[in-house]
Amino acid sequence: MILFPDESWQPVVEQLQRARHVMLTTHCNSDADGIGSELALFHTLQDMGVKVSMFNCDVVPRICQYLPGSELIQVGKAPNVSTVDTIVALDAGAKSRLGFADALFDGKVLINIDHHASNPRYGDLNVVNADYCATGSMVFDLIQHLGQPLSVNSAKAIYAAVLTDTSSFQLGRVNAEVHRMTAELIEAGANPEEAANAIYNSQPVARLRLLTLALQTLSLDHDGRSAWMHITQDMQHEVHADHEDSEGFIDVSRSIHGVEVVVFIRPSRDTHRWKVSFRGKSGCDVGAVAAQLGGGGHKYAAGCTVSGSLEEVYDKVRAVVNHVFAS
Ligand SMILES: [Mn+2]
Repeated sequence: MILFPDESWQPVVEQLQRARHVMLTTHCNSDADGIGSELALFHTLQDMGVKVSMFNCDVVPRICQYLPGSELIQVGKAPNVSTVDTIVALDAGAKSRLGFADALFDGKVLINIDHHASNPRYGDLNVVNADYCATGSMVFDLIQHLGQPLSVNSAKAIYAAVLTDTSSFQLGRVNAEVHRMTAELIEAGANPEEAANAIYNSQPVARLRLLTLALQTLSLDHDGRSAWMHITQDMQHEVHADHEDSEGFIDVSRSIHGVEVVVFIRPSRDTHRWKVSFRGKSGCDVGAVAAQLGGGGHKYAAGCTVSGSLEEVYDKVRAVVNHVFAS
């Protein structure tokens, strides 16, 4: 089964078939969709006999380390690309999100495969379609266009990508086709219990201690239609938590009855800036909210980076969210 039969993968297929050395990469602060997409394509290209490597600007998140091949992902700001002729960016909504200097791409064919609606199509070849539930599901289609069978390793990687990017099959783009694809992933060897244990049931206790602190900041506004929560660097230090440990906290406030816009603010890795994440329910387009603050994303899940004190960040974000409820 192909999720989007009309999507044109042919130029990408031809480039991957003639490439001498393919480098796969994903966005900074990588997640299971980016890593899963990377690994699924890595195993497939390797099975085809294509020389392929993986290089990301940030380390592999803990929840992805169970995926076969994740230990082969190299990390840093300056990969050696002397023999690379083709770079595939997966799940990266903007070229800057890859975290590499522009010169790195000189003389290479850049393939941009992504499902963020705000993606400006920065590649030489672009397959961008926001109707896909995850970039992993795009790789699922690509593998079939490459004429390759779905290996166990690729199926496991795509399953992790889809599971996490749909918030465990909860978001709007999850339809019958997505579940049919998931059935094929399981038939090919993806193991739902293994994935759930690695992704959801292996959390460090520091994460729950940090969540306790975050929940104390929870507030509702706009007559209960917006939910706000934050963490600070001090809170992270207090419970010895790192940046990854607050991943998914926004889904806790998203679960509140009647809430339509969910905002979660946390320190960015670079100081004086804050990462603001949004979730939308009931038709609210938080992608548009994030775009007004210089970020991007999807209708129901988006984010941006805002500078200033925590109070200033709240003010800046609240000004934009106010508009959502004014109309
Ligand atoms: Mn994604």
